Amino acid sequence: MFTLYHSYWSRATRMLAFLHEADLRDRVDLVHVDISRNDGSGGPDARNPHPDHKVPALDHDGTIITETAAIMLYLADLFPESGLAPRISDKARGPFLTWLNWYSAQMEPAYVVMVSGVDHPVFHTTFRGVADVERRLIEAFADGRPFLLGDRFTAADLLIQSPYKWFADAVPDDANVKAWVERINARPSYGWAAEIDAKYAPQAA
Ligand SMILES: N[C@@H](CCC(=O)N[C@@H](CS)C(=O)NCC(=O)O)C(=O)O
Repeated sequence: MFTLYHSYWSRATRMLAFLHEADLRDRVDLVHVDISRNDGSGGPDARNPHPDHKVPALDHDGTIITETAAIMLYLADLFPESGLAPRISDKARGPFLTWLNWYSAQMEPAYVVMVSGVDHPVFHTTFRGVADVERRLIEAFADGRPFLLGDRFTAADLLIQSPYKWFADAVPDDANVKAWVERINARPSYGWAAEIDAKYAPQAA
């Protein structure tokens, strides 16, 4: 049995989109939990099994998996028919893993550092910065490919495009990257995720 712990308008929204893309909506139960939000609202929810009370968190028969990249990889490997991750024998597996881990190790920290308004040389030697994130994406799409791995859409597209869903102003100023961001935004999976979020978002009350 699978349970996804999520919260509206959060890093879990992309996990909802993933469930739709993987055709797992009927296989995974959803539990909406409260979280501490940047505006000071909310707080830890005792029902959330995430050790830091963050979302997303996946419970698979009592085993807890956290970190979006890890949850996506876990489910994509368990359900290879989803086509959301290249198999281990596929040469595209290397670039796929690189993108997933690059998101967690460089992209997300770079944007968090930028948004927080603090700076330190160690951040740049460790995570690089937003300019380097943008350069990597512009280089990746320079050949006009529709998705990060070429013609095939994978979980890496969902994960790496996700910050731009919330921060449209931060989309790199590059026609190919902008087209990719819009291509992912237009997928029905995000429409479904938005419907789920809307059930719990404040204005729905
Ligand atoms: N790197 C983690 C980040 C998870 C994360 O920070 N989630 C936020 C929601 S956007 C959260 O739950 N925050 C609540 C808190 O910090 O207590 C992932 O991708 O899963």
